[in-house]
Amino acid sequence: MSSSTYGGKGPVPDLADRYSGVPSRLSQEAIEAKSKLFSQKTLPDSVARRRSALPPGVSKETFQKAVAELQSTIGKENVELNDKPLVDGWYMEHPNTHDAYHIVEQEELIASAIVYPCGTEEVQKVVRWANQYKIPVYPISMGRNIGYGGAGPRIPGAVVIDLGRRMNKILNIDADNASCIVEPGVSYFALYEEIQRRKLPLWIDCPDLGGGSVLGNAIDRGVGYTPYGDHFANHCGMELVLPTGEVLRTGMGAMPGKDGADNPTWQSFQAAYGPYIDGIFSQSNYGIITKMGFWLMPETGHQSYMITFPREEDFEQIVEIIRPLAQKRILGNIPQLRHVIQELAVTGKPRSHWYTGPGQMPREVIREKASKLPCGDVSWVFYGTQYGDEASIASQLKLIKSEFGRIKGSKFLLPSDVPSDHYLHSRVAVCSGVPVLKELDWLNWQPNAAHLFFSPISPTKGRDASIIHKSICRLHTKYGFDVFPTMCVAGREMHYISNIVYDRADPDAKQRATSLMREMIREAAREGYGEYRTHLLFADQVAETYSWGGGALRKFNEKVKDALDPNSILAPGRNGIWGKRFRGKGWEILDGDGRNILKEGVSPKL
Ligand code: EUG
Repeated sequence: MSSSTYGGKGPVPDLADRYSGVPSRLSQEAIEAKSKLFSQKTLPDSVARRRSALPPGVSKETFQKAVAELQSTIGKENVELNDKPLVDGWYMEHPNTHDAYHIVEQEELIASAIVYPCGTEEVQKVVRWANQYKIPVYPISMGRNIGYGGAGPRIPGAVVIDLGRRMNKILNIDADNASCIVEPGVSYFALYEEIQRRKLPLWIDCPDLGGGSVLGNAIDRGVGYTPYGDHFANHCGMELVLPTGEVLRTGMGAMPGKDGADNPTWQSFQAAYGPYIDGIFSQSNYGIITKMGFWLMPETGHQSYMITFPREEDFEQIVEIIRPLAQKRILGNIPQLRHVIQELAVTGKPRSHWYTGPGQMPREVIREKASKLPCGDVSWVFYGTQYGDEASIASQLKLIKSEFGRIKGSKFLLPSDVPSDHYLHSRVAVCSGVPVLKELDWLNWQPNAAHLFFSPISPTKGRDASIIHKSICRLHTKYGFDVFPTMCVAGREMHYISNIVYDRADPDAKQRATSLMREMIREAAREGYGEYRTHLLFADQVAETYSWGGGALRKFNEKVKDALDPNSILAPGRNGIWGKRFRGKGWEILDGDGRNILKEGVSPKL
């Protein structure tokens, strides 16, 4: 990787040449997406480094010795010092050195070195090395995780373990069982293309963007949009390395197969016998998952649609109508409810195309602009998909239309009712397990755009959703950001995803985005609503809100952490869990923390 060209102008990497690349069916689209983003970039591709990164408490000499030793163990070329200028790149050419969407200084959430193990055994070697030198390591699968911290380690100077580069094999696809087992570097694009190549009648389930790691997204409890949209719920079996270096298989994988083979039911039955431990390896820092099984969905008929609703105040009634439809599983997948401003944003045109004033874009401007789009002058847009044969889709749609039809002025639209470049067509793809790139388009809203997700769980009840929505709107107004809400409806709850899009070149915008996050987390928690996932730098504050019983959950997590990771080497601080070596020493960034992390950084004065 040459930092002078990688992530800069020029062609995009192809999946045929690079495990993290774009399938050729999307190369034109990717080139256009990249050039649109880069046309709005005013920041240079990279700037000279101002400081070197070292693990905390480790001298330069010790670090050099440790790195040389690791190089002799797993190969010189598989341990890289992070000493070159940092390149933010873009989604398909993202860095493994830092958080590309930095909300603090670019050089803050940064690796001292990156290592590339080639399999479970080498991961064990790296982990044992980390224990020997007490160097914090931070595993990434592919390192996208955009809006939640990317590839950046929570401790500046940690060693990033990039599992993707040399561990990107689809180890097996079992067409009869409709399942697969993959390594961390298998993207949705790669898994999808392989299934097409083999002409198997199976679907994968992908999030809005297809570049991420199937394994990484699932262990962060990410979401997709087919009936298999709950990624962690549809995984089956893991192989993982514990922080002390032992290897473990979960589920039926714990039982040896005949004559040393993998167990034949590893991808068939999730829990096996005894406690179901897979859960503690999701959103934690208790182990490094090197193989993970997933169920694939047998392909079926599908029909996507959108329903528009005219008034802001329709929101509560929309949610009330969604709830029974979701509970009865008439809505068979995870549909999205979006605010109309997203119809503007997802055209890929910059905010300045629509409005150049400061602060929030006024509602009248949104109204006037939306009236010229296919959705028209509406307030909310519901994107759904129904599954099955034609007759069952027709009967489902009849019910859905009649239920939502109770809202005055609502309109039902099929893909054939909107132009070929409308977002609905990308929903057709995503909701039938075809990974795409369209969702990137709203990143053009701001120049040098980065974004942060605020992701509280709301009951699928109008009153609760409205409390959350009003709080988010009021605080976005206070801090001068447009409100981009997407509700992803799982059933009895919705993931309320609100997306703060900000200019990475504007320290004031970073400061405001940070303050906005802090205040939204605090205010939501006061009402009893908590985030399902958050950016690295807000993990402590979010974890702190789960405080029932005198912080019983935190105490339990810490007990497990210290038992499994006695030297606190694995991803300290990830998901708000700190091992005893770091705990209570000023690393935690809790609610009300007085530091200005943009100016002072995230490390305590050691
Ligand atoms: C989205 C959904 C998520 C998430 C981040 C983004 C969708 C954006 C349901 O989870 O965590 C359009």
